[in-house]
Amino acid sequence: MGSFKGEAVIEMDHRAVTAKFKSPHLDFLRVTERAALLSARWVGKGLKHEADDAACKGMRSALNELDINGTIVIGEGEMDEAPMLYIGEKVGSGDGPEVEIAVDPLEGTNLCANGMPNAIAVLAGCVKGEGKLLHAPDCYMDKIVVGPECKGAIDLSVPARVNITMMHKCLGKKVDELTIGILDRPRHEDLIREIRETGARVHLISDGDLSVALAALDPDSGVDGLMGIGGAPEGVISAAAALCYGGEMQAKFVWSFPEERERAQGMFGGDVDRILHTTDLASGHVQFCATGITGGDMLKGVRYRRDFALTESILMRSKTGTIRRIQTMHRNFKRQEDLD
Ligand code: VTB
Repeated sequence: MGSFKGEAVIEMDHRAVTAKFKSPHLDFLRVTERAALLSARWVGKGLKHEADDAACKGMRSALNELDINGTIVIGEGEMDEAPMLYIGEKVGSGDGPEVEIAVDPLEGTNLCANGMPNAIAVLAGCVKGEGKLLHAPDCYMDKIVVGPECKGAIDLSVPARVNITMMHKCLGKKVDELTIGILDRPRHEDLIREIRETGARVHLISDGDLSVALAALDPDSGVDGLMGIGGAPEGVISAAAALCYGGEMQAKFVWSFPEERERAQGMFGGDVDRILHTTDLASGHVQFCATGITGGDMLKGVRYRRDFALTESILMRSKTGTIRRIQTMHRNFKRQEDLD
């Protein structure tokens, strides 16, 4: 395994790191790694609540070791419905920059429980005043995510086939070489048919559109775009990734009940029915970090080798446009599992 900048840093004492970096960029790596390591113990066991609980515990304990005055802005739910990492929960030592954090400790609980691809531990964060993450309600959102080559060429308001035409031109690929990720849901029957009629390929996923949004941003993943309706919280975190990658995301809320729309109006001003662009969802200096739990389109999952656990993560920030892929060997990972 090569030597990675990130690995050198994570060997250092974390207080030294936060003293050096005003924002907790590289420290976020430990947070998603710990969530991934703990939830990975539940891969394939058919117990999604246990897996999610382990991810939350890992993420929360690692966040609380950071010298930040952190607030969860997108999390596991409201205070009364989630025992930890609920919206508004304070995390960190309280001693440090004010940081807003959107978390998905286990994106793809079913994927993890069933040992299927694309379960990840993920977060996006920003120092208050330097960056912004939309405090989106837990509802659905119609999404399109593409990588940097297609930036400026797609439009959520036009039919999918028009976006496919734009994408194949921008990417310099034949239409039948394009692959679009879509959640396998009855609500996407028409969309799937329309895409297949263009000749493009459909990569159906049972869950985890955030992982596939990440893959859509990466030119080498084999996935060229993500389309369809998925969770809004996952959408905001995907937008943070799109911003860091220089790609593009467009989205539109899909309301299941009128109360959801009213609630959204109370949460943020403006027209809640308009098409949101990347920077409406995530803007300024934001940071993104994800660690694979089960191997997927973008990241390898947690693997074990004798006394080690191996993880793969992606760590990015929009300020500098750095995209780091970090492989870590965790020699003492069993100690981390004892954390409570
Ligand atoms: C969406 C998607 C997520 O769950 O939230 C989905 O964004 C739930 O959609 O990635 P349904 O209600 O249609 O099942 C995930 O797939 C996993 O959290």
